[in-house]
Amino acid sequence: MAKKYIGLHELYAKDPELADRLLWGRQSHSNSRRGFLQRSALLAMGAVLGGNMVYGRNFPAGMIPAGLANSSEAFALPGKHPDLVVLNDRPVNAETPAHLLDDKVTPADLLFVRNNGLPPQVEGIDPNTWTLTIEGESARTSKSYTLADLKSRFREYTYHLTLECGGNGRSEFNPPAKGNQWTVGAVGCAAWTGVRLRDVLEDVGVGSDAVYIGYYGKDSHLSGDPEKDPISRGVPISKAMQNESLIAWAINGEAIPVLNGYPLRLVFGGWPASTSGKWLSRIVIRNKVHDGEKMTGQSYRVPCKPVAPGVSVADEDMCIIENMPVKSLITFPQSGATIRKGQALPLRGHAWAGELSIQKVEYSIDFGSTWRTCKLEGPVNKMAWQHWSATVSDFPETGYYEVWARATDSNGIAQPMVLPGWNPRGYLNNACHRIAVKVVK
Ligand SMILES: Nc1nc2c(c(=O)[nH]1)N[C@H]1C(S)=C(S)[C@@H](COP(=O)(O)O)O[C@H]1N2
Ligand SMILES: [Mo]
Repeated sequence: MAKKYIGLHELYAKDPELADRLLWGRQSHSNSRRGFLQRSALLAMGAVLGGNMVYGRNFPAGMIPAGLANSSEAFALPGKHPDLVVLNDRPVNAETPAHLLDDKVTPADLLFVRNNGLPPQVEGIDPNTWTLTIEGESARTSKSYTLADLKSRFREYTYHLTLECGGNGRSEFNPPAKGNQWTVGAVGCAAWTGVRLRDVLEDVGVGSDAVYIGYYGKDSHLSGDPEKDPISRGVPISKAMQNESLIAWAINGEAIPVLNGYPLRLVFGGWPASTSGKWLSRIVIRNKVHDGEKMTGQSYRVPCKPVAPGVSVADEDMCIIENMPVKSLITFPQSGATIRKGQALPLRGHAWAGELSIQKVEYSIDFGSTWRTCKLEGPVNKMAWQHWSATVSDFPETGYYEVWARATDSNGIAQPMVLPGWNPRGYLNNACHRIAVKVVK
């Protein structure tokens, strides 16, 4: 089960600066170790905990003291909805329960958080001086842009883009895969505003031998080693050049929450969200597949050919995940809903399929024996999720039911009802979402 940390809100009320330090680690100072709490933070901490932290110098930044985790009130991550389920506090990872993804456009505070390292501290981020540098062996020159340069020199675009972690659904794999045990909520679709990555890359000049771009962000490695990147992934040039590939500074018309990449990030819809670099400070145009942190080995890769569950697969037989597969969510009602016999049950949710669109969504109330077609809306733009709805008015008698939803993409590929291909790291689980419904007298 997911751990839910509670009590940090008290610390936020008492000492927001300390709470920030705890969650985000501290800024780098050349004369002190990174990733550990500063003396001032430790003193303040002792006051809140009701006793000096004797070994406090060893207490890693970004970890929440267990002594704060005993309150009955919910703990909210900064800028995020208190009902996100926190899977991990170091680094912070939190998913959105399915019924809270009911909005057509995911509100910023409900977008999941997936961090590989410690985000930059909010007080250290100045949007007026933030710069993005573009360089690399296949860049014709190297250029730096302030946020203001990006806003004034390039045309602004807004797209609704589905972001889903490649590991969403991992918790169901058997044998289990290591990593965040996401259930279904590492996904969202918001309206992102920024400039086209293509326009900026072309302003710098893309060499004819360019094959990939890679990103670097301002977050720091958990070890505190400034030489190490928590993550540095990228996409092929063809993906970088798509109209919808954005360097974004706004979500739903507002600044991006700090945990989601404030003040600037990449957004690539339809691909594993690990490609959408947060706290974006540098892009490299590469003459080969980018080899940054978590691009190589087994990270964000699946076996090129299906394998038996539990086997180990050699690195050279693993392929980089590109397009995400067809998938859907039931966002209303919440699983566990109870209705009276004879009462109609409205259903709704979203469906998405990487760069493809959705052809149809069906639902079943008899564990997949029969399926009925749902009403389906078109996407707002390419790579936006699509909304579906239906009404069940014929539960035959009282008892326990499950509602299953199944989407089919524009190539005719449908979601599997059981788990799809097992893979060592537990990516790409796109099995049908199901909810429990009880019909009573
Ligand atoms: N700089 C940076 N960018 C990052 C990450 C990160 O840890 N650091 N995590 C990646 C992963 S694995 C995912 S799934 C998405 C999550 O985006 P979100 O936290 O805004 O939902 O960001 C990606 N971009
Ligand atoms: Mo991810």
